[in-house]
Amino acid sequence: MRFLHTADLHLGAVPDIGKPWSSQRAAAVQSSLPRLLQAAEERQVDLILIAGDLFHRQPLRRELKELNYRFSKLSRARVVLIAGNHDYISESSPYQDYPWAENVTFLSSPSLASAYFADLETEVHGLSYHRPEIREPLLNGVKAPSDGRIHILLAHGGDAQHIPFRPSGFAGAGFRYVALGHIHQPQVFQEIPAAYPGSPEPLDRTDTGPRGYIVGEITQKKTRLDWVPLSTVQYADLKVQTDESFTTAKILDTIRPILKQHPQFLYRLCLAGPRDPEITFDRDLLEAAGQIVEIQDRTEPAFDLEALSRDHANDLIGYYIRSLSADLDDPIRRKALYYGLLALHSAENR
Ligand SMILES: [Mn+2]
Repeated sequence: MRFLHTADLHLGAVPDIGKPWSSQRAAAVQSSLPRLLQAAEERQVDLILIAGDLFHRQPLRRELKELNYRFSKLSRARVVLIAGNHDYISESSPYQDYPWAENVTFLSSPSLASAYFADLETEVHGLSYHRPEIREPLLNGVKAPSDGRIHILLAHGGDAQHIPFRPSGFAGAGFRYVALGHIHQPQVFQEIPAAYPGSPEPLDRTDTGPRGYIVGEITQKKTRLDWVPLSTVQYADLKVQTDESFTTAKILDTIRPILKQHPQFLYRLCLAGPRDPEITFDRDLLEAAGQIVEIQDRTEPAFDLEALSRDHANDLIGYYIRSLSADLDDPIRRKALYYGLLALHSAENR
């Protein structure tokens, strides 16, 4: 029995709002579903498991209709899905009574239910969210019957507000696979076996690294799992170590070859190190290089405290340095010292 497992597609999400590439990112999130279905088609899997948060928010009826049409065109795969905390089944949700195609099973019950596929000798268990938070550990101690069938569990959550459980808690519970959802970072627990596939497209600048889905095969003896990349872009950190020679243009010269080499990457630019006290880096110019989602400027003005203190032994600057330089490991004191010195400096220059 072969399957494709995905979760947390968050259809309808718009990443990087305000950036020039935001609409492109939104389109990539939207197209992750047809791309996953195409992968399922090419691999001719038997089951597609969707472990919650298919939609970013409450889906509209027409969205379910589009989705259902795509599902209905699959030549082989059957689809099993549950609702997560984002697309939970509210009282007015079209999920309530949607007439799904024959090959689609929506495990919509708020308590554990299952669907059996006789030709695959496989039973898939799961429950759906009917509210955005479930603090009860609803899946603790759940066990698969030992009846010779292949049992699979769909489980969305794993933190305090969303059905607290630990993947390791499912070890020895008799499931041949636990298809997890909710955590956007992909994680495979081969020994259980279980996996969070992660969202197929990164949804946020903190979703660093590649994104994709899980394909698996369950044979009499074992469950084989593979994580397959799918995402069109990748968020990554880009650290630039500065020294006193750095200007905005020098930073641009440093990062441009890297941006060019990885056009599919979007970066959080982190500047760290000393800088010329007279220089402040121009964020607008840096962002204009493109592919920069965020700038963290952790550079510190390179004051020569000893020399300054010596040259200003009898004035305010010297007094200020001496009073604040006692504990420079404290980042707040250090900041206060630097900001104060910058202010005193500019006052002196005037
Ligand atoms: Mn979730």
